[in-house]
Amino acid sequence: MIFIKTKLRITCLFLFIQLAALLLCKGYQKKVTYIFQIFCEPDATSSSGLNHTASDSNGTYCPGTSILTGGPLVVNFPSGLILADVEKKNPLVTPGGCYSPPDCEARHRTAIIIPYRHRENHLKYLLYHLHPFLQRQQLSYQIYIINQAGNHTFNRAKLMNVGFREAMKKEDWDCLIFHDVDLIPEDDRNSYTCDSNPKHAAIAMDKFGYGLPYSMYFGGVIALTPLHYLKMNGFPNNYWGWGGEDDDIAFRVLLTGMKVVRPKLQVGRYKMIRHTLDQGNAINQNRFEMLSKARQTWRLDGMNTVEYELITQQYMPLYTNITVNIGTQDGLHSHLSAVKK
Ligand code: BGN
Repeated sequence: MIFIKTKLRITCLFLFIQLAALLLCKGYQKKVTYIFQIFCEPDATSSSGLNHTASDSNGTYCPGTSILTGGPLVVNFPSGLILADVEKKNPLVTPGGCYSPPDCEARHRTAIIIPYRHRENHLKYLLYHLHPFLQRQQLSYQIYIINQAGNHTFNRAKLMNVGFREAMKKEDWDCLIFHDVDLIPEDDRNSYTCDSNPKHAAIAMDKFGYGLPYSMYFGGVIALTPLHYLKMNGFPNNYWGWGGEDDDIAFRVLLTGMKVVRPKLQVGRYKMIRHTLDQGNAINQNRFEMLSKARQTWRLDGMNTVEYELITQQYMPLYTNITVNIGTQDGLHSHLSAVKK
């Protein structure tokens, strides 16, 4: 008798565990955690395993590979284009430059972070191409412009640290794409999602003859998960002006035991909108010396030390506009007159 009761209890417990696992796996939890995905779908289609589970019971998740994407794209720059035209072409984009697929639940939540100053024309063409590109990939996304206030020397990497912090404050993004404003993707298969290692997406730019300028190049467009980003203490805050900050970031990836992954050469293609070197972005003459110290500096300078003042945050129709004072080499308040908008 005792034996039968014990057996019954064990069977009940077993059934209970199975039922609990089933309920959880069926997507009753809105936010599926990474660990949970591994438990439910060990063979999820993404190579990184970072995407959401294959499908819930109602089949609401978007397909693993979107049927809306094609291959190579024709990138043109229509003359006379205005932002209102871009808005009209993207009726499902909501204020702040946000979008989620209307007919299925996105598997990936991607934030696009664009360091920016005085590039209205570039931004217009980027938005014109990027919104439809991201929508064809059926991503849930938001576009953040991180606008450096004032006229002091530009600091691309520090703006990306600001973008990371501001984007992650409000949303639990799976993937952050750090994107130059003047680069337009030329192939739909260039997926704006993250991999299990930091990804370098812009590997074949027209300005470099559709190849890498050097094997360690990590500039233009890169994709990192929040975990990748924090593991390397974000990006350096002290590269003022042009050059070297992307090489420092590449060093950080390697120094923290990660590696750089890349798409195929015919997929990672970009057209660069031509321009002269910006005013306020002089070549950083200290970059060689700074790079030689990357091994020592990555722990001391990065997300753990980034300081800035948020000036405004505007939910524009096609992007979130975050204007910040990031100061100068001498600190945040050494140039008060220079940060007036
Ligand atoms: C490199 C720059 C990068 C830049 C690429 C492409 C440096 C540091 C010394 C090696 N790096 O030479 O920042 O993105 O060219 O233009 O100057």
